[in-house]
Amino acid sequence: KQAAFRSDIGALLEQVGTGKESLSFMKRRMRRLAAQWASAARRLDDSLRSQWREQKRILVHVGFLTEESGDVFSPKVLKGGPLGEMVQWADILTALHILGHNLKISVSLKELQGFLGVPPGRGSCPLTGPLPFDLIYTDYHGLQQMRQHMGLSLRKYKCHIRVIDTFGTEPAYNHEDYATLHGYRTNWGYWNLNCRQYMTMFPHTPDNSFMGFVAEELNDTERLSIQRNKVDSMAVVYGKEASMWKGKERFLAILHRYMDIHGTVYYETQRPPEVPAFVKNHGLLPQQELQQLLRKAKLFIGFGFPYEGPAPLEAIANGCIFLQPMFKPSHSSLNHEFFKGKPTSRQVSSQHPYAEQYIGRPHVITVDFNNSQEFESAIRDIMRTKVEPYLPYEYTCEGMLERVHAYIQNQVGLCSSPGIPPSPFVLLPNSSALAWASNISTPPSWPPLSALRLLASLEGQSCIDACQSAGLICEPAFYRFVNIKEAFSGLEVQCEGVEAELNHIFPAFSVESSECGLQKDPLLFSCAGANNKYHRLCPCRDYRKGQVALCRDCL
Ligand code: U2F
Repeated sequence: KQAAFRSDIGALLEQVGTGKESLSFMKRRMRRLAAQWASAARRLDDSLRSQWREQKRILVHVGFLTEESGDVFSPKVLKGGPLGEMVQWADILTALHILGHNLKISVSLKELQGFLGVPPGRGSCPLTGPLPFDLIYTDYHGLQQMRQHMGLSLRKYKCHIRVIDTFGTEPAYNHEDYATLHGYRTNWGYWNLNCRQYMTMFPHTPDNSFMGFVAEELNDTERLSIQRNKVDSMAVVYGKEASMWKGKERFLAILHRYMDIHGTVYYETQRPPEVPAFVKNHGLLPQQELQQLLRKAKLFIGFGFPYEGPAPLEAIANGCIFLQPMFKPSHSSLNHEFFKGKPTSRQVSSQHPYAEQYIGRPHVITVDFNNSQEFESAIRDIMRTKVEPYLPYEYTCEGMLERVHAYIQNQVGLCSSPGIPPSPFVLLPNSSALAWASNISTPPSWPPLSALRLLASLEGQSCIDACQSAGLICEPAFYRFVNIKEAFSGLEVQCEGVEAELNHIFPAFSVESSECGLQKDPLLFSCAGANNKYHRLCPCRDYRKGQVALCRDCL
């Protein structure tokens, strides 16, 4: 059955249900952005020129909101607790609905069991019939619940699952045996999924799929009125919980010399002691009122926590400059409590690496806050700089719809055996990169094989960085094509011998020992990961401007 774009969200709102503050928050957001989604759907429909889109049966099971997982988030919605996850789930639900799929939503174990046809009761019970869904979106909590209640049949249906995983899961952590043997075992990882089944909030490692969320878009009238009403001396502090302000008096005092400071910190009866008296605290605001505040403000300033939330994108989209601390050394699961136990070694170089690396100046300024001079001169610069509101395409409704559509239609068979690389094949030098010359029919690939560019990384460099420095992005789906000994000769690498091993750095080679290694287990293909002794073989691809998840010919 063909999926038809929907422009009305009434049915969706009804499906989301009631009874939790988190659900009310999500529904308020859906209503607020409904018109924006509808017009994005019209534009995408036009640009896809009524391309055939199959309607999928989709189950969305939001594990972290279930009572069975403790649901620690819902009670904090109105008290400054994390909202980023709810923003994202609201947007995922809306995108799936607008794209015209057949949606079921579950926020409790009972609903999950009902939808899956698992008899309620104790213990795990395999499903009897076929899985009634083409796709299941859930999170790590939901995955655990499905394991407990579906028993062995989970293994059979694993490929239909997508895990919404804010900070990402790297292959070394995902591979159960490898993680256990090599010290990558965490509370969350080791599910042996295809890493592209993990979907992140920002484009972290390309080993995962980038799901994202949306921010508010402006029409011409709004742009104009923002331009007119900006107050160059008005700053809003990023941080809705008092603890995020702790120990920041020094920075606040410097900032206060130049600007009026506003905050949206939750409080019960009195001003929290962490928030100085010269700050105008509005208390936690509804999203809509926060947007209004951001429209007037010139500066949105972060003090290091929360990491990687939606708010900086909202601020930039409303014409603020985002000033944030650089982390030296970077924060990661090795040195910071917050990231400890998360299944990634990613080095977080600032409070919001996406804002730093993908947006940058003039909208984003990342400085060492411990250097008071640098901090102060950044503030002075910001007051003088004129910026336009800016939102990367991938965070617009159209961008998210386009991406989710592309995943749903093309990310199929993520678990089927990779197939034997085509032979014979030719690797042709192409200026700095090497291009895959393919006129051979191969097992179908998405992204299309024509996008592949093979590179060797520098010693100690990951494929994420190697591809990036060539203006490309690492594409894990292409590893199977370059994990062949001919790839080494194509790059004119001299190999003493070529061994296949379980090592998330492979395929790779060492110049010193003339040792070349191929990857033995496709589950360990990894864009992340680097080793000082090795140059890695990196399959890269191009990407669309403002839509890093998709290559030029991906749609
Ligand atoms: C991130 O979670 P947070 O919820 O702390 O992220 P924020 O960027 O602070 O804000 C999320 C939303 O809260 C809204 C704002 C954002 O969309 O519009 N909001 C509001 O409605 N009223 C206010 O007064 C202030 C903000 C991240 F998203 C999570 O994944 C992480 O777990 C968490 C910890 O790093 O940080």
